[in-house]
Amino acid sequence: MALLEDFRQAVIAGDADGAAGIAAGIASEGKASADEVIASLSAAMEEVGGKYETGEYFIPEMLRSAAAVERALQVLDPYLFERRQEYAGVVVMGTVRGDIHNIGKDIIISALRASGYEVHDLGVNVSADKFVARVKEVDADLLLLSAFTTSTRQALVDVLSALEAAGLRDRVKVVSGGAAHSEELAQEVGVDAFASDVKGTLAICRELLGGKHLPGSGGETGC
Ligand code: B12
Repeated sequence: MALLEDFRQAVIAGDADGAAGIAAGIASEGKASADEVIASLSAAMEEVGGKYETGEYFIPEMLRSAAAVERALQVLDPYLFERRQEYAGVVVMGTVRGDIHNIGKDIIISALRASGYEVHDLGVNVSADKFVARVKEVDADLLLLSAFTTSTRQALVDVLSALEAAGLRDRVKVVSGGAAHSEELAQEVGVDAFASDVKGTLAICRELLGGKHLPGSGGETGC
């Protein structure tokens, strides 16, 4: 689809107005699926990351491309994911301490909200204590941790230790994901599951809750 290629180019060029305009075209034509749009923007950001690695781009260029994606996602949000009415559960999500990447987190949050989850977005650079306090406050079913740089390993461990210390580790399932994150790292730090994309995340969340909030299960809260 030509629009998707134009979209990719606008993101790489860091052209926020262009990306938002093309996103509006994609939404009104309704021809590209969420998978295709996310694949296109992920490929663009992959290329931006490549340009950063080779010294062609620096932080300001990466920030411009990220801003272009964010503007486009604001336009696309109502169209991207199929909306479901049923209540699916309570999620707390954020990017761990020391890490300020947010695009992947925001896409996952959009998909979860569309799928009926009540999501509490704590933003980026979130401390272990803040995660734990919110999990307790909202009695979360799931805690989703975004970690995009390999240096965030300790931050993941800190969240799990803080949950344990607060006596909450058995009450909430923890899922991690994000660029530069892997199944091996997830297993090593001891989260319950790892996912690398939207589909995988939705499937894992459903599986971990095991139908807890489905009608007739006795777990609905009516939110
Ligand atoms: C944009 C970007 C930035 C922007 C972020 C802006 C923003 N608003 O987010 C800025 C310029 C701030 C930035 C800064 C830095 N960055 Co940067 N950045 C990127 C870049 C190019 C794109 C990331 C992105 O948005 N991808 C698109 C989204 C859609 O994909 P995603 O994040 O992977 O998310 C998907 C999945 O991972 C998953 N997912 C995401 N979160 C979660 C959570 C859960 C629970 C689950 C289940 C799934 C899931 O679903 C998403 C949708 O499919 C990547 C390169 C890359 N290839 O990813 C580097 C990259 C992540 N950055 C990197 C680095 C090194 C840095 C800096 C340290 C650079 C520096 N020298 O200062 C700083 C770190 C700052 C900090 N403290 O966090 C490295 C990390 C390498 C590593 N192994 O640690 C990368 C991989 C680039 C590289 N190749 O070197 N960066």
